[in-house]
Amino acid sequence: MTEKETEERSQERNFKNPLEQRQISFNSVLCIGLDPDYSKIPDSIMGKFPSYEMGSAILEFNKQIIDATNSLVCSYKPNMAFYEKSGLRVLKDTIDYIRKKDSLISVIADGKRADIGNTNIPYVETIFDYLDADAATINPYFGGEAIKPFLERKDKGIFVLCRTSNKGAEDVQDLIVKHLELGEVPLYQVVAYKAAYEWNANKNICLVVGATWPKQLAEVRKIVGPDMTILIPGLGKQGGKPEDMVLGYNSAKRGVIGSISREVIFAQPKSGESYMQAVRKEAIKWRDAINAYR
Ligand code: OMP
Repeated sequence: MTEKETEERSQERNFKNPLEQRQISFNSVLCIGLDPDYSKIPDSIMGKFPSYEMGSAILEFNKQIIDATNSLVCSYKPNMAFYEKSGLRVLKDTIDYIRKKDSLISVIADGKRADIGNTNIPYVETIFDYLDADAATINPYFGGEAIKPFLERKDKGIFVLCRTSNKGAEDVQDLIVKHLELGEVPLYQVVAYKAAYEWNANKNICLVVGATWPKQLAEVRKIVGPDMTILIPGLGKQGGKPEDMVLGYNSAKRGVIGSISREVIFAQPKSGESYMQAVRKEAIKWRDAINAYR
């Protein structure tokens, strides 16, 4: 492929276009986190596989979750931690399965990567070439130089951690620092600023801000303007609610992806309900609750 053809291809299939198309046509900004904690996979699936076939049980679980929920989501976000023990083949097969459902469903590989130069090469190649994910989560602590190899993949979405959902986020991310344009502000605001105005030459940066911090979410949206997509994890088990996402929306009531894992994929069935019926019901509940605030 010539350089021009590569450029044209990445213009066609950048991360944002299919994501927005899917959000509009399915009226959903819901992302389900495929975090298949092996100890919580239901017996109805576990019983089919011997204990040494952990990967097969995880893949079967994921396929059933995807069957039950694909019409409700704009994207899936597998956290790579849950695949590293059994091997990334299971994640690759999971992503292939999602592709067959609808190629517009975006897959965010959540590995929180970015490192020194030569270490970045296998990270980038694994996520974007082997797994064929549409997007990756990135840790900004190594600085703009370490994020560059990811950003150079123009057709991919690069989600930079900005204000994470966990309670301990404030330890480092709220340290007050001096910035030429912003003045004295918490560190996470400088990350937002750099992401929007210094690192984003290819217009493929997105940010991560936890649903558990609505005030900080509003600050970040104010800094980055309306165009940047913000991934909002922390819904459900971590305490984030649909109304907490409101301050992250842009004026079109989009620009965000609301992400939830355990509360949906490990939903508790009521009597007479199958496991996957409970999962689907929980996903519908969250999609609709989020839409009620849009
Ligand atoms: P649940 O709490 O089960 O919904 O899972 C949350 C998922 O989102 C996990 O895979 C986390 O690693 C991820 N996550 C956060 O919980 N907080 C963040 O600030 C960022 C992420 C992430 O990057 O996705």
